[in-house]
Amino acid sequence: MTRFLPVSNPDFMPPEHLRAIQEQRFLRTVHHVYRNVPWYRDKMRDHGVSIDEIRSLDDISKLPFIVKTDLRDTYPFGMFAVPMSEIVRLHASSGTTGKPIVVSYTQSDLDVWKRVVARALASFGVNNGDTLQNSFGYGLFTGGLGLHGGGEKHGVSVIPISGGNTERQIMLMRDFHATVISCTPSYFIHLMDKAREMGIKIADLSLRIGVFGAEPWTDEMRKRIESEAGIKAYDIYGLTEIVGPGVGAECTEQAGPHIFEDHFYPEIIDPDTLQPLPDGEFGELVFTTLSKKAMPLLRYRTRDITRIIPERCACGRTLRRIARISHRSDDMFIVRGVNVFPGQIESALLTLEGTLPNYQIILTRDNGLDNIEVQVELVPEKFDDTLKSLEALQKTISDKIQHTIGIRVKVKLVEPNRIPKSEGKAKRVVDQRNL
Ligand code: DLL
Repeated sequence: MTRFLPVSNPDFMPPEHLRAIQEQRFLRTVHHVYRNVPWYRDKMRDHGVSIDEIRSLDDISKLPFIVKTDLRDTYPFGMFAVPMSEIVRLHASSGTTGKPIVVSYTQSDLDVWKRVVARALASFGVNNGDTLQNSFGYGLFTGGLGLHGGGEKHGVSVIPISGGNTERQIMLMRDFHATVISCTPSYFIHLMDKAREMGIKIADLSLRIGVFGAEPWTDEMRKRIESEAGIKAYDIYGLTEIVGPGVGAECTEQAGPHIFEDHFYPEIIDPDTLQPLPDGEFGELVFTTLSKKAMPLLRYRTRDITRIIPERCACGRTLRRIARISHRSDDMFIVRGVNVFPGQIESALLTLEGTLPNYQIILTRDNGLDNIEVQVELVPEKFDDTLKSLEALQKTISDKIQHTIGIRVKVKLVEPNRIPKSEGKAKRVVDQRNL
């Protein structure tokens, strides 16, 4: 028999109560990093702000921002605020070359993470009679272990299948009677297509809820998934630097992710002037972690563009919501859940002979699955080569890029001067996915 879990739920806290918790945790976090991380002391000194000036949450705007390169510059452990003996888990951002962003967790950090993911699952209507097929990748990526820990905490039966091997996924989904699946929305669309090819209708199986995130997706995709698979599709948001999945999650109203504000304090800033913007206005999302011990972050710029939805949600949660993330303020793009910077593709190309440093990345979505085509200009001499040698070059480039970013791309060789040269910043990425 299915028992609904009791929800002793901080999601519905009175706003004054929430604010008091945020304030207390914020001040504790600022003092914790100030005491334990020399980087923060230097940064605050350079910014001309003394620790004594930070007396309430309103003083947050006096603090400097943290950006991704700060985390690269302090690689690997320069932002840790506790000794290694207290750290029980390390994760890192996706991308297979270059220095990743490293994040760490104490036992209590893992506990907070599990709790927020459990709260996300509760808000989707998942309960302990459910079986969760967790098709997010396990490993350094936070998706797999994040949903895993939260699923167990919530009391559901977790199938730690990870990503890939789609036919097997479909077989287990059917045989294990999975009722919930978690993965990127584009992978789920691929899974639906594969099931159709295999003569299996997902709508005839036990699946009832999809937990989708790690990449932008649209309401059109949601409608397609819901009608074809006969499930409810919910958005879960997060990023490695802050905790992983579970920074925010939709409720059954499906009206934008609620931020778990008692642990992650959101601000929206103008990405050019860096000034805070009022609720309702679009800008860049910035987070301050309120309860992390191993690697707290103060005012981390996510680069995600969104707005805080000022209206209270019909579900009654007091946690504020954000509009679903549709794009970023940097040139990073996300394909099949993998974060890619054009520079990674560029550096792969630069190591190969026969190509010019003029390239363009075309992103398309075919039946819900993202494809990358990299168009590369050849040096003029190369263009007269035999078809065979051009095919070999095409394959070498494709292999090289796959080795660098971890996913297969289609390579198209084009003649010199085919790719439009821009006057200013080169337009490296042409996103035709209509996100
Ligand atoms: O993608 C963590 C995650 C795993 C979230 C599983 C949800 C589910 P990163 O690899 O660090 O972490 O990528 C973080 O992905 O800044 C957004 O740009 C994007 N992103 C994450 N969730 C969503 C979402 C994980 N629901 C970056 N909608 C973020 C749109 C999302 N974009």
